[in-house]
Amino acid sequence: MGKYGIGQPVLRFEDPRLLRGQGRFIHDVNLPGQAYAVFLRSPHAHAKIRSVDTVAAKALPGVVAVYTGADYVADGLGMPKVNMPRKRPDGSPMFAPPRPALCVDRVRYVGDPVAMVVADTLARAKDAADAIEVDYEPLRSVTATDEATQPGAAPVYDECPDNISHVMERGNKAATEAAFAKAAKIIRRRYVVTRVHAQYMEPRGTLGVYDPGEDRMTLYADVQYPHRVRQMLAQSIFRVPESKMRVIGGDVGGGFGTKGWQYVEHRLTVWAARKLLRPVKWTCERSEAVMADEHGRDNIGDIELALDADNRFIGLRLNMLANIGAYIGSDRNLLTPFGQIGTVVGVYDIPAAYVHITGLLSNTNPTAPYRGAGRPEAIYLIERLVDDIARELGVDRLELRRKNMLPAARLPYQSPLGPYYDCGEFAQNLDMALKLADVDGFAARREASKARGKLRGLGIVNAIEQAAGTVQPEYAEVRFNPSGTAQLLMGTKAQGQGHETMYKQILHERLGIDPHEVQFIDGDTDRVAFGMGTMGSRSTVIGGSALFLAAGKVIEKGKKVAAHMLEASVDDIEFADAVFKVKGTDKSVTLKQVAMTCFQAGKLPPGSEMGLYENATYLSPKDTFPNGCHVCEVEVDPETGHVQLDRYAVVDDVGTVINPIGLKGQIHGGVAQGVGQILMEQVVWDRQSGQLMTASFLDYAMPRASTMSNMEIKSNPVPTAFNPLGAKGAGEAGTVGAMPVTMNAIMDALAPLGVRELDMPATGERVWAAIRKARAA
Ligand code: MCN
Repeated sequence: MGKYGIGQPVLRFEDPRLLRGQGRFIHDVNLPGQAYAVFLRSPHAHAKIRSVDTVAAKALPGVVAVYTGADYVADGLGMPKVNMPRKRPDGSPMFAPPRPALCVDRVRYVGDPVAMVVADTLARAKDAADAIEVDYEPLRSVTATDEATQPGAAPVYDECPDNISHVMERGNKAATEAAFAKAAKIIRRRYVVTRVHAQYMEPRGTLGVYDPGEDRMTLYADVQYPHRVRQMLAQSIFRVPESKMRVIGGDVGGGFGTKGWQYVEHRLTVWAARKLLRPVKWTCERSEAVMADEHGRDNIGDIELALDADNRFIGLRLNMLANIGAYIGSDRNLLTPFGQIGTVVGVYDIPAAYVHITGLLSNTNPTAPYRGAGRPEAIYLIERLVDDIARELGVDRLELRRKNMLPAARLPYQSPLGPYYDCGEFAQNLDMALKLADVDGFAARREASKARGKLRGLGIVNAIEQAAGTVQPEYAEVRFNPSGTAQLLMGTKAQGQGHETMYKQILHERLGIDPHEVQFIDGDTDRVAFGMGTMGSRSTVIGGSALFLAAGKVIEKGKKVAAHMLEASVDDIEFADAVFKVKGTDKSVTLKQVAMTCFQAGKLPPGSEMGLYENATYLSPKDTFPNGCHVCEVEVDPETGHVQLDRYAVVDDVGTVINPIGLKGQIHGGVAQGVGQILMEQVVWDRQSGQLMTASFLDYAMPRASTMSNMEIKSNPVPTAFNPLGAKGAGEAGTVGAMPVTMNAIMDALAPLGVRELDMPATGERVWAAIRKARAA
């Protein structure tokens, strides 16, 4: 409806403020009398702490306090709980080592925090951290996923000598074994999905505050789920009523999943503020971020497909090693491998599937959801394998895909690993993408590249993911002011996705309100009643549906008031375009007039309550399955191994598109993150010493504008019936397709040289080495 309604390319309302530098990020929040915290972090991958001497540090000028793990333990604060049930291979309960706030007797990765210094300036806090003497006894360590469970690997915990925290299974093992037993061909591969860091523009930060008058704590922080952070701090850590805790998140400069929950710095700065009776602030420095944060991905998949004589997929088996890191501080650390399994069958009709995942411990940062949280990994595995099968069998990869793809008529489809694909047009996505990418012109472009001494490769993948899950509800509230303008309060938390614009469009579609007369509020647990936050591409689907319902309640109450104002029966009132009208007449009142009337005593129908504030909490009955087709072309320089992305096209199905510009932005960003991981990004440790090798941007390569190519993006929306908007999640879709398609294009380029194996990141050096190896063979 109108120029601000659903489907309109509305420019983001939040941008002018952000572009002028008027955003309010955590670093912009400063309070009178605040002190500065600095963390002393372990330089060792694994070591015993023999002693921590803080005497010299405490004596330095400006130092307010120096705290160690022993101080924290002495104060009797609690730990977050892990609720997801998992078992070890022998059926005993999962080994889930909790995460200490500050290490007491051991450090278990480079960056593990050992002490916190609080001083009146940042420089003085840093000096004092340097003056702390820690006596470490270094121990053997293990960081690599392919080593951690091998015999002789260093145990991260003496109590868990095999480093296996837990295993989990999905699917039907017996049916899958039977499919493999009758297969005409079985093709298996091992693919590595490396570890990355989110590298958001805004490194994390916290500001802890204590109000002794009210005996209340406040955490200012860049988090994705303020209400859940409040709940965990109140219930699990400080053991106070939730009403004694407030969490405020302002603008968040990117989260990508890894600003998801509760980091130890949150509880520590709040704890220090309460002890010292002054605000305590910590800002993560860029060179500290890779050491301090949770990481993403890091697994190895042994995947196999069973085919019949006609090349139909009849069974899929996956054995996965998932590197969990050194601690399981919350359920988040279990989510990534868990989120992976459902869609590893892709968009294909594979009747039997079985997945076995081993969650292993290592001397590395804990891993947690990072854009896609397992879904890009799943599609990476299946789509790489399909290309490898086509090459091995000498069949056309498109034909192989089409033969095994679920046709629209087979949907809704119950996949053998659990997901229920309700709707989608996978074959049409593919056809549209081939056209959009001008795949017909590829052969000529390949020849042109060849003439310039370059190798050109084409990647084509079908993506699908499970987004906007069913377990967590979301909250929306519309509050009218007596003048008829409104506030919109949401339980989600924007980190750059353009929520203000997207929600105002939904509100405008429903109520016709001018978005400029609506104030958008999120991220403050004292102002917004409830929320689960933003992750898993859920805000539009679940938050948007809650808003849709809350707006519906405004219409219902509005009809009663309008009927009274127009001296008509409620049944005769209809609502459209912000106007209540008596059916079949020209008698009408605007929503604004109705809202104003709601605040005027004596003008309301007898017995009705004053005010106009409505809220709704929406729980989705089913997950959504955004899907699409990605096509890309790369050029490889065989002399240097350098890979250049040259063309990229996406056809996406995210159901009803709320804002086509916002959606394009999401796809762009998501693709860049996927391409970055395939071409260059990686967290690396030295295998021998466990030393972190990529702590700064000097060593951790990030994609730049020149890494990317132009992108063509088109939607093929198939609205889902499972929410009132018909929307599916979109925030991670770009990454899900980008990882496999970029790698498949590289492998296609290298195929004529005989290169058959290559793992990400496809850096120049690795591609060059693979070419040399293939030539030598
Ligand atoms: N959208 C749309 N129509 C749909 C779905 C979405 O127009 N059917 C558009 C809207 O503009 C909406 C945006 O896409 O605001 C994202 O919507 P949604 O898919 O609901 O995702 P969320 O808002 O829940 O965001 C979470 C998602 C995730 S899980 C990660 S990780 C990620 C991502 O968003 N992190 C981001 N995108 C990010 N973008 C930025 N700038 N920063 C991050 O940290």
